[in-house]
Amino acid sequence: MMRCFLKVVGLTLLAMSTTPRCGHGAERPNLIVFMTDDQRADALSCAGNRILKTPHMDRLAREGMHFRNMFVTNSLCAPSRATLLTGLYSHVHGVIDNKNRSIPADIPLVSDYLRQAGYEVAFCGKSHVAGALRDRAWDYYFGYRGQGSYMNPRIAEGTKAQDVEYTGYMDDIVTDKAIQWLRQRRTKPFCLFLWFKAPHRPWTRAPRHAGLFQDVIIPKPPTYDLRALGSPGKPRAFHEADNRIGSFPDVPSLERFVKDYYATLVAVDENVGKVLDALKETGQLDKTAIFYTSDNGFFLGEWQAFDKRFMHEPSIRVPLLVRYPPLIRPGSTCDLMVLNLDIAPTMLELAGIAVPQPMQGRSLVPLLRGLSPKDWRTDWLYEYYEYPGPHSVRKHRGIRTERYKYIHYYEPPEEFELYDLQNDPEERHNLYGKPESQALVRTLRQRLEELRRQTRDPEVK
Ligand code: SGN
Repeated sequence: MMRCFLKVVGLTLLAMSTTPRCGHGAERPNLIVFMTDDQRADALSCAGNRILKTPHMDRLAREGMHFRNMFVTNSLCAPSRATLLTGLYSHVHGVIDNKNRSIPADIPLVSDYLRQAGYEVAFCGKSHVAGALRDRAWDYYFGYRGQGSYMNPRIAEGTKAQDVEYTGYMDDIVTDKAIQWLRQRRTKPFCLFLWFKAPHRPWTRAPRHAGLFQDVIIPKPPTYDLRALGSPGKPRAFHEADNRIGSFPDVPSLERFVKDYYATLVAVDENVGKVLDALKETGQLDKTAIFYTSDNGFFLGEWQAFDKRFMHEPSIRVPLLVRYPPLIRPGSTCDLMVLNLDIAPTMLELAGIAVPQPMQGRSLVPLLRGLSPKDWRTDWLYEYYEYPGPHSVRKHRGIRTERYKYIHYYEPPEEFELYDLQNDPEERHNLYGKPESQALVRTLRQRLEELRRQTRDPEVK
């Protein structure tokens, strides 16, 4: 898929310019990308969560910018991570699901561009792509294959090293190693990817958090009970997915799993705090552009579901916080629609590197400066391919505009969903098939095909 195009990308890497372009001062910022696994957009207190307290994530928002409409283009671990690293849609980089997790060797990662331009680059934590990113160039590497385990995990320090068992809690161990690396003296700017395991299933708490949330009540989302009624208005593809709370021994109830999910995020928050403290102590805090995001969202009981994959709001929305005082007014928010595709171009622009033309996202730098470009995107393409597979979510693609969402389960039996998000943010009323929706469906369908062509979807007819 797309091989000739990729060769061109490789050449671009060698030829690219490294002149600072950002105009925010001569010094190139350090870059940190924190990524969690399955953290939905409202699973942090600055996004309105009333149960979970995340003071360090909140600090990033208070001292930086909170993007309140950040989405992923394929709500699954490996595809989403490959997109962040390459700035490409899954149908272009080829990691369309968790089965084929290889990013082709001739597609440069954002870290390759940065390293070429004189950055020291480090990867710490969960990548979930094939080979665990050990086939790529890192100045420091501390990572593991696949999902890893929360307790006493096996991790390799160095891309050529053996996996070794470490005693303790995965995200603490990984953070401590990342901090050791951050504290080293260096003359070059650095870029660190610190990618946590939490809050992925099986939501094992750090032992120090065993007692958290004991007396808390987890409210049922308003749509929870509709599933038992047959998910009125929803297509079979949605109702029949194997994601019901109560039908897995390790997900016995909403109460149990949401508390554990939140507790794992408390450990993440503490680890973010430790990194911020280390940056402060070493005088690097304000010289570092810090991104905080997640690979996909998560259902926390909407329609009695857990997991992700679907194009519905709980699954496609993720947090995005960016702290970089030279550019960003503290406490600012942005409501434009931004995508995981945009992170790589943003990092490159901040580093003064021309964004290679094949990248499919847009740099967020103007937004970070507080601008609202007139030509910013007003719609975007979503895709999901892992079927058959865990949780039995059928393949679908769709378009999300600022107001509407159209979803197409395109393999037989074909099914459709259409929502007016302005009037129906919980996606309860599927308008597909209603006579008054016909014109809208035609427009969205046409635009969806256009987006597929524009983004070089090889399956487009
Ligand atoms: C495992 C999980 C699933 C999850 C996938 C993908 N089951 O299979 O619940 O959807 O990973 O998650 S588990 O019992 O093994 O935890 S992803 O984050 O890697 O995409």
